[in-house]
Amino acid sequence: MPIEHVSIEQLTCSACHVFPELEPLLQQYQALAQPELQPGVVAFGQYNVGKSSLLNALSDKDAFKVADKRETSANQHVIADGVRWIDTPGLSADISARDDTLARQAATMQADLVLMLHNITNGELGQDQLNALQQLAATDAGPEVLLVLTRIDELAQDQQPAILTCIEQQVPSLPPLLVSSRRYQAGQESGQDLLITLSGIPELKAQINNQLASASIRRTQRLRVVVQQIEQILSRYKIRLSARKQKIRAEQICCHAQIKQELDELRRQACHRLELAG
Ligand SMILES: Nc1nc2c(ncn2[C@@H]2O[C@H](COP(=O)(O)OP(=O)(O)OP(=O)(O)O)[C@@H](O)[C@H]2O)c(=O)[nH]1
Ligand SMILES: [Mg+2]
Repeated sequence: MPIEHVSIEQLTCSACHVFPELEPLLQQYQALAQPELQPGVVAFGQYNVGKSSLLNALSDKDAFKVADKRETSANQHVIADGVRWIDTPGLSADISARDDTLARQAATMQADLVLMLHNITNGELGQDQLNALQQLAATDAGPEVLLVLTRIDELAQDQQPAILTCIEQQVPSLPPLLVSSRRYQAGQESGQDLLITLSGIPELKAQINNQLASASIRRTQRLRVVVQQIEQILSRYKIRLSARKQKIRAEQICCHAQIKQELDELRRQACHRLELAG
């Protein structure tokens, strides 16, 4: 089949067959190289932290099912205000770790911005959450991250400062944003603007819009990093391939020399016998 008739998916599949290390990078390339896609905001965090509730509030749609138990088990999205709001299953709740894999895929492949959610009533961030934040920040090709502390209506006002101080010490580069989806919903239903303001949702929305304003520039930068990483892997393969070619060539030369030596010896013996016979 002529190369121009081969889809990017087919090319990716064949390339991954030959260079398995390239698979995650090629998938990321494919995900980033889609300018027609709306910017993606992924809600990421432990189960029951309030991811689905928050995305319903941010999108002003009742798109995601909310429950007081482990509920979301697949990545889902809704489009509102030109944004793809992406809900993910809760982390560290599924023994098979399938849920975690799905959530991480959404965060690394589909997100321009990750909202890392933490239930403020649980106190400081746990090691799992710190690790997840570290992984997201580990590569230049990663998404932007906002740290969002949820369910603030459930914590007495005087308990907030100590927890905030702890979290600010844990992740000094990520000033947390405080929200209550429940307060927002109550404010919407009762028409009380003060409740809506105190929910922290309008402030979070403003921060999200701020981040998404530069999403397409950031995507181009991330794409450049991914391409560089792909090129680095390919050049390592090229070096290994050329070393193998040199080794094979050296073996060929050695083999030829040996055959020539054996032929010369045979010729010498044949001449010797003929001389004796003649
Ligand atoms: N008090 C209070 N409860 C909340 C808030 N946000 C969510 N909840 C409740 O917390 C529970 C879990 O909310 P979800 O939005 O389903 O949480 P989730 O993170 O999507 O959970 P999984 O899908 O299981 O990962 C539900 O009972 C919600 O009503 C909040 O701001 N305040
Ligand atoms: Mg959910």
